[in-house]
Amino acid sequence: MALAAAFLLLLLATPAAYAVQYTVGDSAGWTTGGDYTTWVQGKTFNVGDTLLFTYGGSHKVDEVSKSDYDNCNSGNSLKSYSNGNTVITLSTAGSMYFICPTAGHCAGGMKLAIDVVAASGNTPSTSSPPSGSPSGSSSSPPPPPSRSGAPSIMNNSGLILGFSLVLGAVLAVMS
Ligand SMILES: [Cu+2]
Repeated sequence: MALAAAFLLLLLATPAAYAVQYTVGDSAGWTTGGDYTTWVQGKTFNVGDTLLFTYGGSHKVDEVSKSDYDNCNSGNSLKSYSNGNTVITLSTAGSMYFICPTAGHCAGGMKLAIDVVAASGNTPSTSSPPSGSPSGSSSSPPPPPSRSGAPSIMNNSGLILGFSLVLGAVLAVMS
């Protein structure tokens, strides 16, 4: 009984690998005047993440090839969405290209190109700062957890240990 409860707590305490949903353009959404080149910067898109496009009736989302992205050609889109609230799962690594097919919108900047990278824990560290610190920081605190959301084994262990202690205390009180 206690073992089963502990096991259940372990399961609850172990975070599943989680996907991130990116709202394209953030609060502005998918619209004319958006700057999706800037929006992409600093973001890492992993396989399993999703893009959420929110847009009004004058817009659509077309997934296109790179050349059609470059040329704003919506004539042979790979996929087309128009329901105003489109979630696209990034299912494979590689580049993906989206444009709004409404006349003039893509040329005006309504175009999005992303690079999807394979997730599975070890992403190449393209943005991690060097760990070496300037001289004389013997008492500096440990570095903060990575912003990229990589699960930390140390944190998980601490969490599990904490749950175990709580469970033990509860069982001790109950017995
Ligand atoms: Cu548009």
